[in-house]
Formats: sequence, structure tokens, C-alpha cells
Amino acid sequence: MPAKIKTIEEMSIWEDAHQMLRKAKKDGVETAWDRLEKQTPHCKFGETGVCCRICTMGPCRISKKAPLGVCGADADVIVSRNFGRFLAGGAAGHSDHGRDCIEAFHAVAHGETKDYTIKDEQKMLRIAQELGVETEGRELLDVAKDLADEFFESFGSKRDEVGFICRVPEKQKENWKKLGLMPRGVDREITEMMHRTHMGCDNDAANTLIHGARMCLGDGWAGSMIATEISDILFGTPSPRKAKVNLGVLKEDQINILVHGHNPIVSEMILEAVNEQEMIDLAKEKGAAGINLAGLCCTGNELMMRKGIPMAGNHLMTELAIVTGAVELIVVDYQCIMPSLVQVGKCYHTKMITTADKAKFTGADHVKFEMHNGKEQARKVVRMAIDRFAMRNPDRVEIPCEPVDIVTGFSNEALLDAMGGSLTPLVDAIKAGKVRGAVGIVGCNNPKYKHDYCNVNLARELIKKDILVIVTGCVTTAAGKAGLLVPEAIEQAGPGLKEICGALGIPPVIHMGSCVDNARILQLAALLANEIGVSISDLPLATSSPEWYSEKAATIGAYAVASGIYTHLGHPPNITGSPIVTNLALEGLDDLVGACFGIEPDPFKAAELIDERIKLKRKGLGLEE
Ligand code: SF4
Ligand code: MSK
Repeated sequence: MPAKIKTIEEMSIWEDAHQMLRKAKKDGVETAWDRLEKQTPHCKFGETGVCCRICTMGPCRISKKAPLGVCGADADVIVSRNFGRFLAGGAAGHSDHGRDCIEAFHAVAHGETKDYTIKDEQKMLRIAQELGVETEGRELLDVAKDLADEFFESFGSKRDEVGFICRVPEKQKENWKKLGLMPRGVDREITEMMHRTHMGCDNDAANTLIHGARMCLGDGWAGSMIATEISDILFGTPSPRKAKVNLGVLKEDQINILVHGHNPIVSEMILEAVNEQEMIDLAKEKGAAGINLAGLCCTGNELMMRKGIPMAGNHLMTELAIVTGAVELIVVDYQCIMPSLVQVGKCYHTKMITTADKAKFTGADHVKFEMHNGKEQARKVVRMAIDRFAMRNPDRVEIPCEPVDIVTGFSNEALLDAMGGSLTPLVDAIKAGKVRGAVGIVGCNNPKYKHDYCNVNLARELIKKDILVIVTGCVTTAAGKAGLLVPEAIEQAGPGLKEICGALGIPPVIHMGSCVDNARILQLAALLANEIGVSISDLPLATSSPEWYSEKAATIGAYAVASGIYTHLGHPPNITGSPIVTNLALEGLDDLVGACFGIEPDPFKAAELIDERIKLKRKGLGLEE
């Protein structure tokens, strides 16, 4: 693991973070970095995954002195069960988000809400046809009703495979069937993992992990993919647009509202409400110049991709955004929201508003958003922000630095448009070695690392090597702040990538969305594989999550690997106490699915590791370097 972090300069690479960390110290605000110090050193049993709390004969900890738990489970079994449940947490997070999207879509189809509508009818019809829903001569809402039911089916227990398996290359599908990796239903696989890992069930580490891979494939190719596709249908398919990032997007003379979490269902309504003249007039009456909406984490990504709403920061910037003293309200949906935000808010005048019954925070106000009342609730929330403006203490406001420009909005549809409607230019560029491969850098921040150091340096190193980089999640903000998400960044790229991106007018690092939008990367990989006539595992692709922290990030890594995409992680999950689990992750999976994990905390060495993999895959395809 990276060395213990000590000074403010060692905590983050960003000036806006340094400035706010100094202010936090001055204002007596505790941050994630302070708490990490108090938690260090971490428990070795937990870190290596050999602590079992699955039943009350334990908890049991495996050591040389005590190599078996009370029930007789060894380190391999304990680690695989713990890791299986860890992955289940991630799959459940993404997929329950996907289910919320289906429920919203179902409500629209059945006329149960006027607040949400179908924004991209063409995409809805295209997906309906793809999934075998009849569209010919039918009313749009009738198609939508059947499509919503079809999506629900992918969560259930009646199918042999989830719907979007139709996108997977044939050869790969056969391999998944042979290996028992075919995901049958999102909920089924997650439930089965919880069952398998109950005391006295699956006591074969490799067997548990194979099911883990199947469950994660269910997340990637169903739960997450459905979340992405419905979000596009309801709120519009993203297309390239300009936006701005860093804490400089907050405005001293305006009411600042931050939206945080993952699902756009709440934040899209907040966006509509802040743009209503009545709200703007009300804000002006209270002495503000206007209402400024900015995003954090993946809810921020969703709004930025579709509407160009500015991004205040990624995971480790969420506390620091409040430390500016300029935020009236932080409105959250779910996932990756630190409970500490309530306390940090109390040090200023910032109120946290929760919106989902499944994600309440003690000390926050709850404004429940439902399909029939989204707009009304959004107005209520915006009024609360307006009322809090008077409580702001101007002497405690400090907004650091100027925002940085970015270009966002690269859905697969937009990418295809940029290439004239076909993948041929990209395939030709890959064959010619001008674009040697593509890497998705995805995921989080983790205070164990110097914030964004690995995210940014890995992206820089890869584009120098003529490797196209796709970013999602919290890496987006890192790449944006580093100036990599604009077409001018081609100057930092190798000659081949510079030529191709220059001709297409796209940045060498392209933003493809939020965490669930990693499903867009899966779809792009499948499109490329089908275009060339190979499996995804034959392609010169990789993914990386250099500074990951969450269960969801591990699940994304697992579905990427199971889909045939080599995946680099900055540090391993808590599995190193088991040789079987560790060896399977780092090597064994390669024989089964044509991809495995690689671990490397140093971004420069990680770039070499990924480059080696790309060379290997290019060679396998008979492509010259
Ligand atoms: Fe201990 Fe076995 Fe119970 Fe785990 S399942 S706590 S190893 S007795
Ligand atoms: S928000 S999962 S910190 S990317 Fe999707 Fe960021 Fe990681 Fe959460």
C-alpha cells in the first residue's frame, strides 16, 4: 500500500483541495484524511480477508496458530465467502439503482407520472427491437410497457440469461455457458451468493468465485446496463458538450446547491426546479444573484454528461466542497455519500437533504422523492436552499481557483456520430497501430493514496503510448482538472492518437459517464469485437481502477475481467490471505475468460503493465506495433 500520508500537499495533487484542507484545519473540521490516520494501522486479519463473522460460533480469525475456524473453514473458504459478499454488495448497489430506473420507466409507461417523460423515443424503440419487443404499428407507451416488463424479467428467476446477453459476441456466450458463467437474473445471482456464503454451503473457494463472476456479469450486462439505457431514454442520450470542473464552479454571489450520489431521477428534477423563473425570482428577492447547481461524484457525472451542469468534485472533494462555506444545500440520492457530510455541514450553514428511503442519514432532513411528486419535491428542496442563503456567513466563505473547461457527453451513440456513424475509423486506426488500444480508467478516490495522483498520471502515461483513454465515475473529475478532457489535450498524446483524435475532433481522454455507465464500455467492447469478428478478450483493451475503494468498483472490475478485459487495480481487495483466491484473480481467470487482474500502486509501472497486455493482444490479432 502507498506510504502513510502526512502533509496537506501529500494528501492531494490539487490546489483547490490543499486550500480547503487548510481551511478545514483552521475551522476545526475533521476530514476523511484525519479519520484515516486514526484508523491506521488497519487490522491485518481484515485486510487479508481471514476474519469470518458469518456465524456466532465465531467470529474466527485465521492464523498459523489457528488455521481453521470453529466450523473447520480454512483461509481459502473464509476469504472467498467474504469476497463473494463484498462483490454482492457492489452488484446490489448498481442493480438496485437499475431497478429504480425500471420503476420510473414503468410509471411513465403506465401514465402514473407527468413529471418524467420519454426524452429519447428513438433509443427506446431501438432497444425494444434489440430485446425482441414488438414495435411495429404500436403506440409508444404500449411499447414502453412491454419494454419495462422485459427489463424486470432480467432481474428475476425465470430466464436462462439476462436480456442484454444478445449484445455479447457468440464465441464468448458459448464460453460463458460452458463455464457456468451465464448470468440468469440479477437478483437471483445476488441472492444465490448470499445463500452460498451462509455457513455450511459453498465450501469450495474456486466454486464460490465462479459464481461471483456470474453475479458480476449480471450486474454489468443487466443491472448497470439497464440503468444506463433507461436513464438515456428518460433524460436524453448524452452528446458532446462543454462543462466545467473543480471547486471554482461554486459561486459566491449565488445560492449553491450540490447534488450527490448516483441516480439522475432526483437531480434531473432539481435541475428543472432551479431553472424555473419563480425560483430565480425568489432567490433574487433574498439577495442572491441566482441559483447555481453543481454536481458531485456520479450524480454529477449524470447531469454533466446530459446537461453540461458543472462538477464541483469527486469522492474526496465532497467534504471539502462544504468547507468552502458557500453551499446552502447538499441533496443526495444514494451511494458513496460519506455520513460525515452531515457533521461537516453543521460546521457551516449547509443542510443535507436525503431523498431515498433506502439512504437516510441521521441529522439530515428527509424529502422523499416519488414518481408522482418529483417536481413538487424538487421545488420544496430548492426553496429550502433559498431560505438558507440568509444563514451564510460571508466571512467564512472561501471559493478556491478558477474552474477548468472540459468536453463531456461521449455516449456510444455520440462516439459513433463523431466517427460518421460507424466504428470503421476506430477499427482501422487500431489495425494501423495509430490507436494501439483503449483503456477505461474508472472508479474512485481513496485517502490511502495521494488524491488523484494515480488517476491522472495513469491517464497521461497511456495517451502518450497511443492508447485511447475512456473515463467514468470519479476519475472523470481528476482527468478534467488535469486538462485532459478537451480536444487540445491531444498535444499530450502520442503521434498516432494525436492524429486520430485530432481528425475526429475529440479529446484523447473521453468521458463516458457515471459508475453504472461502465456498461457503455462493455457495449463498446462488444461492438468492436463483433465488428472485427472476435471475442472481447481478443481485443487490445484494459480497464483500471487505480484509487478504488468501493464494493461497486470491485464488482465492476470483476465483470470487466469476466467479460474478457484485463483489469488493473491500485491495490488488491481483502483477499490476500487466500492463495487460491489470489492466484485465481491474478492468473487463473486468464485461462478461463482470457483476462485477469493486475495489481500495481505506481501509475507509471501500471501503465507499463497495461501496455504489455495491449502488446500481447495486438500480437494475438496479428497486428503490427
Ligand atoms: Fe467461524 Fe465458521 Fe462461523 Fe465463520 S462460519 S464465524 S469460520 S464458525
Ligand atoms: S461515485 S463508486 S467513489 S467512482 Fe460512482 Fe466515485 Fe467510486 Fe463512488
